[in-house]
Amino acid sequence: MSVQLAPPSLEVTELSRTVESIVFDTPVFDIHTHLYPATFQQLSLWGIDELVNYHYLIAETFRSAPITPEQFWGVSKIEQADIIWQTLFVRHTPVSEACRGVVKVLSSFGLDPNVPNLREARKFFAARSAEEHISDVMKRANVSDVVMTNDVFDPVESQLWLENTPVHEKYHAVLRMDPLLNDWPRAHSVLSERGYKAGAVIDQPTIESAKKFLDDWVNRMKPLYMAVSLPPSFGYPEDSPRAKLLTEVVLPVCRSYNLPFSMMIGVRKQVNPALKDAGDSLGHAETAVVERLCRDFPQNTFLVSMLSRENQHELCVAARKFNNLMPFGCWWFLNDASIVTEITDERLELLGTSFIPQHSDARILDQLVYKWDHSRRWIADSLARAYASLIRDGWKLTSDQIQRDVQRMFQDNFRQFAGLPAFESTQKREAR
Ligand code: HDL
Ligand code: ZN
Repeated sequence: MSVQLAPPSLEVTELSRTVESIVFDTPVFDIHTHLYPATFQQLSLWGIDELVNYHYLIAETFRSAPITPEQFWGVSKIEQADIIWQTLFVRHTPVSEACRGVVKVLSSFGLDPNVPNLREARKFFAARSAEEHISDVMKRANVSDVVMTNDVFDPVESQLWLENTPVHEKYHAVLRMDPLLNDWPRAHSVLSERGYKAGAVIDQPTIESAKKFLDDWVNRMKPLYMAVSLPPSFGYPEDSPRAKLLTEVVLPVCRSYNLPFSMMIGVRKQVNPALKDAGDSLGHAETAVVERLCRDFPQNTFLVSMLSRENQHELCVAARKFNNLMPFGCWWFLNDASIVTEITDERLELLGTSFIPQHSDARILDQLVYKWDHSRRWIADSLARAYASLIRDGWKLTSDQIQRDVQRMFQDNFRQFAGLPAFESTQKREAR
């Protein structure tokens, strides 16, 4: 006998529409990207040939194209884009997240994605200027600010900073320091070459040099936080150069400038070097390391993103134990519908709205359009489900509450951690 199900309550049906419009209408602070302002010249990537040459798509191309990495790397970027387009978008259906992203960007600019080549798209992007394109993309993606990844060990980028290259007001710096913590032999030679005498043995004079190096870069860049990506084997406490530099150099400098420290944990670099940027993989890390750092350094604040799906629930529980720990984003191989949904659901269940749901990790400016469209849809669906359960439990939910929650997750959880003033919408600012 079929049971007549009660029709969904109006509130719940209306709820999804209300949540989706608030999530899409609330500007987001994109706290981790690889974007650069137009003044950073060749570092500032945008347009169809960069977009199609995203390393995620390169990895997928090698699975379906009869071409070796050597042959691929031997042709021009335009020829590489043509190979990728023919392989992933013409000969096969672009159903992967990275492929769908390109489709979304093209259709968002009114370009037909169902085309046999990139001729039209190239014409469209060639007619755009960098500055005009940046403001157009940030408006379409409803991104209020982007945080860059500024590698102080990169010779090209550090030179641009040493020349006081102007930075677009919506682009914020981050002091990224992977060689310092992951490759001390290289890092101490770079420090010494740049006048910060540092030896292989991390003695007190070397510690002082490394602090001075970071001090000078903090004062030059005015970063919102300091950052590193770390392998799954990352340990603390540990008798290693990394642990010594982290606890005696990096965390003290963070404290002296009241800067959060961002740890992106779980990357296994270059498991297939032939793929270059596309050659990295992941591994399960020890979440207890994060807990011990939060416990032993209560004056430091930690932004943490972990790369393994299996670390996500553990990270939520760790964040329940330490309020100086802010989980953020669904990083890299986690940034797709099935896993963003799972992670956002468990974060809402365990942390309420006290987390940062997403960052784009965009490398090419145009990616902001699809990464934030897709993530907003997934986050809105998770949020609507959480609210529907709350309403069923008897809560009277208002749209003001939804707006407050979304603004907290998209803006103020980070702003508070980074010591920035709370977000003020354009309407509020104009009403002042
Ligand atoms: O280390 C990082 O910041 C990673 O995000 C890498 O840049 C990675 O290649 C990437 O782009 N992931 O999305
Ligand atoms: Zn990144």
